[in-house]
Amino acid sequence: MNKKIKVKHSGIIKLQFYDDFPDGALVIGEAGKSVPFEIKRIYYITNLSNRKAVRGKHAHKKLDQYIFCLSGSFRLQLDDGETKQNFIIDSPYYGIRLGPKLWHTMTKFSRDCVILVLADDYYDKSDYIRDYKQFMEYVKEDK
Ligand code: T46
Repeated sequence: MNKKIKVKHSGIIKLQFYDDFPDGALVIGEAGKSVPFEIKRIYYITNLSNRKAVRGKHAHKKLDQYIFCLSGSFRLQLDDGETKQNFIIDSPYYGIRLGPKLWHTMTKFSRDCVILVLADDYYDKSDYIRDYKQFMEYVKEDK
């Protein structure tokens, strides 16, 4: 990841890793340390066999998360209501922050893509904003 993040409510962490090439790499994340919150939930997305799959397309009101690409690659589009940025995520060492009030969309998944997400809270359906117009209103209200 050598692209500067300009959108609000995002950021990047690089995890510590031990590269035992050719015998693998071990990557470490610690809650409250390299991952700057207590992790209450993890989930992962795998079996991405549809090249045209579109995931995300929502923002969260309060939830804070970091998204990792453990294998393969995908495109992450971030939109804070003012600024939009696209990233190709293809390294297992970097986590991109998906903070609150950040519209995010994931596309262009490679066949071997595996995504890991660390979240600071439990699943709550009411924390999602899935309508873009509502998102823009929510962001404006917040100013
Ligand atoms: C996000 C991006 C990066 C649950 O029941 N519990 C959970 O913890 C999660 C994450 C999802 N679900 C249910 C809700 C839906 O019925 O699983 C179904 C698929 O979830 P969704 O369509 O929201 O998946 P994505 O990939 O569009 O979004 C997910 C997360 O939901 C979301 O919080 O930020 O990954």
